[in-house]
Amino acid sequence: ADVEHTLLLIKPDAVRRGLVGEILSRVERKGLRIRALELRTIDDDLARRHYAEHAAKPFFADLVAFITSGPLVAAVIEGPRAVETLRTLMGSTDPVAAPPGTIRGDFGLLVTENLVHGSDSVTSAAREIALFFPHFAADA
Ligand code: DAT
Ligand code: MG
Repeated sequence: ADVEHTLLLIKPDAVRRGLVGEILSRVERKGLRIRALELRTIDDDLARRHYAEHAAKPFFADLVAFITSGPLVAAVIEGPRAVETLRTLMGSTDPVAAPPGTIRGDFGLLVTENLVHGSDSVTSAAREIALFFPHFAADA
């Protein structure tokens, strides 16, 4: 009943730096489960839909260019309070403010290249999972 699903993106900077295994390992060691996993380069249309809430922000064009700049790893992560748990593992948006022990705190320096995305609510997670994994079925 308490099980949630959330969307994890290991962004192109993290893939380029060879941090895919490190990041997935942290998620698994926490006790969360990988329910879907894919390496892909997303197009402009998917990037804009995924980040629609930021469409009016000054950094939107750079954000879309960055997230489409190379392969990323998309995953559906499952577990009790998975949304909040993944956000805690990630650390805050600005890696300089993220504490050591978090993914962004340990590996990031720039807000523009902050390694990971995690859905910010159960509602966002459902929307984002449907964008990246349209055939995903939580109870399959
Ligand atoms: P989060 O990724 O922690 O959910 P967000 O949803 O506020 O953060 O922003 C989405 C992404 O946009 C973020 O991971 C990096 C980029 N971003 C956010 N704020 C920014 C800023 N002030 N300048 C440049 N990029 C920014
Ligand atoms: Mg966000």
